[in-house]
Amino acid sequence: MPNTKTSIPIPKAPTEAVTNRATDSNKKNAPTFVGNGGELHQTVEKKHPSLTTNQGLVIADNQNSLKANATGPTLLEDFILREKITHFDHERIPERIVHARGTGAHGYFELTHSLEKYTTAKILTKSAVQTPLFARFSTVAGGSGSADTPRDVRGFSVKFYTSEGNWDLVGNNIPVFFIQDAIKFPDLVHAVKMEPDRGFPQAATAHDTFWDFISLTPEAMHMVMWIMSDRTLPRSLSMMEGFGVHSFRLINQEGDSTFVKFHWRPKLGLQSTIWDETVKIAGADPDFHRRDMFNAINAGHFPEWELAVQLFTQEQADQFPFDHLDATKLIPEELIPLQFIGRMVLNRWPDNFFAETEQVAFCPSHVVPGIDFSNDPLLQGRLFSYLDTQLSRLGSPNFHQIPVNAAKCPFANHQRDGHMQMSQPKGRVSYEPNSLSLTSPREQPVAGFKSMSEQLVGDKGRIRPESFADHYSQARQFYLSQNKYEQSHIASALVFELSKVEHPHIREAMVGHLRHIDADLAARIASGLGIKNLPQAPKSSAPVQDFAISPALGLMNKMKDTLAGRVVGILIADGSDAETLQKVKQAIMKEGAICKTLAPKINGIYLSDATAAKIDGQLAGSPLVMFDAIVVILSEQSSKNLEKNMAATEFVRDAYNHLKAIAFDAGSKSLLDKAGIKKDAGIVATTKLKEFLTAAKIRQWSREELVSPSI
Ligand code: HDD
Repeated sequence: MPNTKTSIPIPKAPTEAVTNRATDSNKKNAPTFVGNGGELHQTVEKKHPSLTTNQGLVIADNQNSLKANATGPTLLEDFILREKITHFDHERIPERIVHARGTGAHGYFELTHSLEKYTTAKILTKSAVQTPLFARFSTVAGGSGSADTPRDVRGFSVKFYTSEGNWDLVGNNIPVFFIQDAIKFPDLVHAVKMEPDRGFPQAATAHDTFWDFISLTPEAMHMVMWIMSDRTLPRSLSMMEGFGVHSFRLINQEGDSTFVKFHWRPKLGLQSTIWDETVKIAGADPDFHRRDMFNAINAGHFPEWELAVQLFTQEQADQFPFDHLDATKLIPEELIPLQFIGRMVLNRWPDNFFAETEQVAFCPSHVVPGIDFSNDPLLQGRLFSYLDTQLSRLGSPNFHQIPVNAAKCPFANHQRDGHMQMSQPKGRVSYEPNSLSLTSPREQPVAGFKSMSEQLVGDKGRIRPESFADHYSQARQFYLSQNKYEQSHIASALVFELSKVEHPHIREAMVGHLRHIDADLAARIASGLGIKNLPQAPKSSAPVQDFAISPALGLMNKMKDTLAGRVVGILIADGSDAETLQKVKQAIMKEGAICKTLAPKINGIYLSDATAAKIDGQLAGSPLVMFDAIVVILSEQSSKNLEKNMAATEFVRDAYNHLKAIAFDAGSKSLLDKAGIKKDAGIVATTKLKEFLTAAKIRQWSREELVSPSI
């Protein structure tokens, strides 16, 4: 259909200043009380356009409904009231069945290395071209109003508006998935979502139905290792990786196919929170990730990722000790190295959250010529599901006309009508082939999209290939590739989650599975759950193999030595040393971090030189979890006063417990003592700023054993 734009009448600016509408519109019967509207708008200047109904009628009074008399009932005749309320009543659309909570931004993709040898897709072959895109990051299980930081997989979706049509890469921040076949997806989602009889827990895997399903689904074990790791606790959306998960195909000019897996690598490196911190963030700032991205983009610190590919042939795939078409498996980077081909930059926050982030519709089936699908049965099911869900979520087969979804290249076909049709095609021809129109859209046998030609033989049936039978080897490889802190976090997470499970047989079944992954881990979890005799391991459908350790699977190996994107909180109060504060701020900002000053009061704090301090947050409203490292600069008197203030002692104590760096000046010593802070490499005097900045880039992992001994 032609991409014609409809012109919506834009109301003209008023010629006179808006005045008290209640009095103006109905002078004779003016009620004695007209609400606040009229008076508040008295000073409004001429630049505002008129407020109108959806039909363009200028509204005289937006504060008072039409009544029979000053104290009488409202009249049905009030079409302005009815239009406004009716629209309001229908403002919400069904939220996404999964990935309801999300944050999106506009940006661009720039190719640095052409894949011309492998594909005809222009976006992957034309270097230095900026392709506009919209990216959305999400949690999976929670509703749209849930907190940003549960332990959960993060969605990582990118819609590229390419010159050959939209390409949607709809991935996650974890390279594997729970299940091998799309037919199980509704069961998985029902199991993880709020339990249907009670409507809780919101956004949590720590409950019976999730672990019941998982304990009966051995193929999920690899994913379970990932979700119990700190990968599901990202510090920032711009500090996590993204994966296309499935193998896709690239098709070149000759029609040859190469398998491809897509990876996003964050410029800021990986960074996660620790569990106690995560739980507290959910209370302190449920919008933690959304706010972080909003602030970063508005401050010009544009989130950025590199796009990398793993390319391999069918012959190579035949040699893998696993089946790459099974979405519960990954291809270790040591086996097929990553090739970096471009970068994505997010540089524009949406104008309107609903219109863009809520209405954006991603579909893995949106590809461009030169990119094709593999036979991964999970991907195959997804090719159907996403288009279908948009019909009920956005309510119309014309969802592709919504600006955030519309292709930015010309698009035209003979599809017509339907709910919310926005285009007005001309002419009498709405079919193809036709002989009546010289300008109607036609198919393009050469340039158009072609599926790879593939010979398919075999018996039809509901069959799972033998090559999908190994459920534990990569789970084991993942666990053994983690360092001791990472392993310890996985163990703690499993004990935490399974302790929330009421049914002992589910806990035991899980420990049974863990025995296939690592005997030590199974013993650790059994002990953490108070299970005396190790439960039987279930029968494995394939022998568990010992794959080589893969350092690329570790999270800490991918952290970067930088403070960029991090926030340092500086606690001050009356009498804090002005010179130290100045020096500290400068040093932190030089590292690319954001500095926030906190004080017991938001206003009226005076420094040692009697100047008024600029305070970014009141201490009680800015708990420690909102900062990556802290500096405490206090006069002796203020430090003494704050010893009695729980917000202050918790601020410092949590910094210590969450393994963060603390810089302090001489005056603040009594507060640190009161909070029970013990000296280590992360506790540094403000006179040694260099040391502090080094410590602030990492967590003090060696402190962990002191504050939270491993299970
Ligand atoms: Fe899905 C949304 C990622 C398997 C069915 N999925 C959705 C989103 C992401 C993913 C990131 C949010 C998109 C957005 O921001 O709007 N899904 C994945 C990944 C999977 C996966 C990486 C496995 C590798 N999904 C999957 C299966 C099915 C679905 C097997 C069904 C057969 N997913 C959906 C859906 C959603 C969705 C119900 C809900 C909202 C939407 O599509 O637009 O259709």
